[in-house]
Amino acid sequence: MATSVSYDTRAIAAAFTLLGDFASAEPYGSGHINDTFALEMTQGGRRLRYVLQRINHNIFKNPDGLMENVERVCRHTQAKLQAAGAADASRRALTLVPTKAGRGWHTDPAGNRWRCYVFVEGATGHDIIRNADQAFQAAKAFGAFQALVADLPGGRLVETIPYFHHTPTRFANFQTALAKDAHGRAAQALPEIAFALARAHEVGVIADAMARGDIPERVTHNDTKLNNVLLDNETQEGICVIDLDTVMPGSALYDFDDLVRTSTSPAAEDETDLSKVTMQLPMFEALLKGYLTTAGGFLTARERELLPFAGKLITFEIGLRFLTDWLEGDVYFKIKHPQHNLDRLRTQFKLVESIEAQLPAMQALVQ
Ligand code: ADP
Ligand code: GN1
Ligand code: MG
Repeated sequence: MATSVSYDTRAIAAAFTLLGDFASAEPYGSGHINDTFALEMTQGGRRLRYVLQRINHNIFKNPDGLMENVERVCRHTQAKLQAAGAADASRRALTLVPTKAGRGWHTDPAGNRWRCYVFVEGATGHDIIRNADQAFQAAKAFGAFQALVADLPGGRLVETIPYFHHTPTRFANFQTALAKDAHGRAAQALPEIAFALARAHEVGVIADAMARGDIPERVTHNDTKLNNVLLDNETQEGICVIDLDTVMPGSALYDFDDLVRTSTSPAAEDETDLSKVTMQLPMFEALLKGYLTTAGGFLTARERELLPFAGKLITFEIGLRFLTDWLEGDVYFKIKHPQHNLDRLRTQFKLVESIEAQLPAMQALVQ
């Protein structure tokens, strides 16, 4: 959804226990969901940065449950890194800044939930992959994150979006949106709709394997697109996993394979020249190596076997979600122009085709 609401960020910032004096708060990053601001404070002429975020409560229906998850994950990951004596530990996991009332988040008079993180300096979230080392580093970081949260105490995390990666549910939602065609848009996406319908028989593969217990439920990130891990500007190391809103019970396959979706093609998610969209095998190989460095110790044989297929399914699933949002009139993802979801879904389906053509080679690499 396109939004242009303005917020009194100075007043919101004043609710948090920040160092220094308010200087500015500018919209930041390229996330599709929350409203993110780079918040600058100054103290004695030095600047201190924080990330101030409004949680999109149209999408996250239980923002308080979500924030309890995020608090637990931040506390646990930061404590484990500190206990292990990790160098630069404060940049390797997110740190929430408490409010003056001692809470992990602030509710403004309009009912918006706000949180504030310490800004991870000297690192960048990339929208487009540039080289195989970045792919290796990103996958290694997400594997390390899964290892860090594997022993999260305190019971099962809240499911912040139920059925988030349940592809059969995503497919059913698409079919409903198509049957309604509430905005008369289906006619503009007929080849893509046919492409989606032709793959109906495959949508249950991961969900069914999980339901049967063939692959285990784990604590997973569930939104491992490339720009949700910050790479160190000097060393390129995957230094900090961010965007913890969907950390909840899931499958390791979702996490590895959203990286396949976002880090194997040299094109942007909304590239309009589809000839640029392709799954590059060396990038897949780098992802695999990076991920196995940190996750190899706990992945089961069946999970490994499904990694290539899941790359195709997750890419298909996100394509379906863009298609559904297009049919429903752009109610979910932030868009910058009227055709944005259409552009995004086309790149996803092009990438699905490219993965389909290379599945045997991907399988061979896994073996
Ligand atoms: P969304 O859910 O909308 O994608 P994110 O939590 O991913 O929101 O944040 C949006 C962007 O803000 C990220 O892509 C990243 O560039 C930046 N960002 C978020 N948290 C931090 C942080 N602690 N330090 C530095 N940059 C951050
Ligand atoms: C959203 O929040 P962001 O931009 O990192 C979305 C993901 C999609 C992604 C597609 C909560 O991620 O599921 O895969 O866009 N997040 C949510 O780019 O729906
Ligand atoms: Mg994000």
